[in-house]
Amino acid sequence: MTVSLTRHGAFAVVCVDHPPVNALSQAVRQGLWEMVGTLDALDDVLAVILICAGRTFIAGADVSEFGKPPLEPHLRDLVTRIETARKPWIAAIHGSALGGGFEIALTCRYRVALASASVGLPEVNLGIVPGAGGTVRTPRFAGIEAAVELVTTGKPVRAPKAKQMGLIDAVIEGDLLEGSLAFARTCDFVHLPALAQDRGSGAVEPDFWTTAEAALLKCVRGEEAPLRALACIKAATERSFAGALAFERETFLALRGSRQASAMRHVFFCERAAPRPSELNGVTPRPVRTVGVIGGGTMGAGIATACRDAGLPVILIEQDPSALGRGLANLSRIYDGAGTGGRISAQQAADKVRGVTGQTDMAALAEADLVIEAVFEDLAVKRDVFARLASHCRSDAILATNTSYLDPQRIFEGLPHPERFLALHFFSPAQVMTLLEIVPTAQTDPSVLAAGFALARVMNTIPVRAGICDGFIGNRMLKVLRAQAERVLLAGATPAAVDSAMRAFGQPMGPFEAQDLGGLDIAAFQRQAARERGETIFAPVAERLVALGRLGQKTQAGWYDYPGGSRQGQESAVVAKAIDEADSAASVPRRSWSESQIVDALVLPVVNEGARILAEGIAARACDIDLVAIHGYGFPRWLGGPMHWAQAEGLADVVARLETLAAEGLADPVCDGLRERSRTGEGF
Ligand code: T1G
Repeated sequence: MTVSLTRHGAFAVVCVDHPPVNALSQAVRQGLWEMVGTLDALDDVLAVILICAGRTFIAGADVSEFGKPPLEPHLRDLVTRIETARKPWIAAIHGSALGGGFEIALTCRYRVALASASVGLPEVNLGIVPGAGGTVRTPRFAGIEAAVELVTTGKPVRAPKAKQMGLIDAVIEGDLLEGSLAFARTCDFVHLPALAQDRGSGAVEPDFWTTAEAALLKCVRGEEAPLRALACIKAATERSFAGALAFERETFLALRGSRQASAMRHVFFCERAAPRPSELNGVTPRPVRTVGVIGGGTMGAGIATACRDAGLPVILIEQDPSALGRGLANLSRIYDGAGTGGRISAQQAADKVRGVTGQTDMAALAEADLVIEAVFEDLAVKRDVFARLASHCRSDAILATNTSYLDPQRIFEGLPHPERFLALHFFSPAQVMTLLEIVPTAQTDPSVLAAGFALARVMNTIPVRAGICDGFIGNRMLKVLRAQAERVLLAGATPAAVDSAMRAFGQPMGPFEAQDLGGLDIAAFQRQAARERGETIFAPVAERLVALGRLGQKTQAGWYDYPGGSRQGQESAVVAKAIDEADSAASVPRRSWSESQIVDALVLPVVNEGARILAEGIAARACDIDLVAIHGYGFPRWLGGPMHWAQAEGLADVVARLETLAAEGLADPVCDGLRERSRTGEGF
């Protein structure tokens, strides 16, 4: 029974039980709709407590129903029915009351919640706005500023804060149902709190809306929903209650069918599927209780921090005491930053650091369940580390490399118990980035692979399985993007034009300013290693800049000049000359470039490479490629990732545009996989 009723004296308790998250499917809406009628007819019912079974209160509309014809009762009608019911309703919240779930709670006369619960309107994360009164009722309970924060960021708030904001009437300690009944017994059901429509939303400074919009424009980068949500709250303060609801509805319907909303729904479900790849169904992960990390540099310290943040004790190994000192200092610096940044308390920071034991002897890893190597990206150095680990660690301990470019098979070659090895490719900074490329070898045991996925879950990162090739999924696509960026330079564009086009597309940074931030030497080193592997490299300009010692911001010169150490790059005559020299060698015809032409020349070849990666089985699904691009390389979430974006563009059109680029010598030919998918309409 999705919606059930029990009686506790004069109180009726309505329980929604619709796993996994009590989403407002048609059946749940229908059940609640009928319950209002049933209870309104019962004279001996004083009030109704709405509670949910399972792990959470109602987590919103059923997103899987989006894109299907909406069925009655519609949520906006259901919330009004509860709001105007003869019997007052009390929402009893645990877990998360989100979206439509919180909109229902806002139409109840009272809201109580466990301290661990959270409430929010995360619709903008799905490319939409609340569609059942959230933008209209929230400001009338919490005020305009708080409503703007809640709705335009989509970030939920914990119950104690929600109470301060006026969104929750009481925080319940102990059992939720007992606490709600106790609360109900204290309520005055004659003088009920005012409904939202009878409350004002307060006033703001005349320039509040322009200021709020300007602040949003700084961080939305092409995402539409947050700005539309802001407009809905503004309408809620300027129009009648009914007028504001109508405005919100109109906005909701317009966005629900939008490309951005479809892209963000795609990402939503990809992210939920990622931790549970079907190929690991029924596989029990090897337990990971203690982790060893080899190397305390930027990556090692970041990985150790990510493990600590996941509650795992860490043994940090460095080759000698001074290196160990530097490693532990790196880690403390991260936690000091987190402490001062207010993300954690000083006590919590101290506890996290205390959970890291520094050692210089690998014998200390005798009982570690997992060891992650994060030393210098050199085959011989890594092989030596794993040879020593193999002799110190248990034969069932998982031994992982954090290599980003080397072939894990070659790193582990000839070592005993090959089933325990895999690559875990973290992204820098590892304690912040939400992506983990998991790269098994041909011998990796499924329980070891499953342990990699389980680790990602406790680290709140998105796990993606990748096959072995140069750069796995992410860096392989990045290599294509960078090569394309140089191609359009030779064909007449400037670094500034390329970067601004990619920022306008939605990337947080363009390819050249990103290289200047990370350092041109890292890519140069990888190119050298690739050249030694006999691969062809296309980076004619970058090679010249590195030869000139222009390594980016750290040398105050890279693709841009950074006079006096400024962080703002200036266009450089030296770079223009390097481009001319590279061009005269390559003799690519020069032309003018529009923003969309630059985006096409950079992103379409990445899609082509994605299709190759899929065809080779390096990625199991197109959505894995999308997740890697979004979580590892800043591809705009509201475009859904390169493969979803190409699908939305239309694969036939994508193939035609790629063929034009290839004919101009500006891109590789279209790969068979992509051509076939566009021909068959199979898509990604
Ligand atoms: N609809 C359908 N399925 C959902 C769902 C939803 N709203 N939320 C979660 N699921 C599924 C999910 O796909 C997964 O399925 C399982 O539940 C567990 O999810 C008018 C229109 C609630 C915090 O945006 O943020 O209301 O993979 O792995 O980590 O204004 O899920 O097991 O088959 O994420 O414990 C607004 C989205 C909707 C909330 C739980 N609501 N959900 O996190 O579990 S729009 C949201 C979440 C709306 C109205 C509008 C999280 C969670 P499967 P999970 P979790």
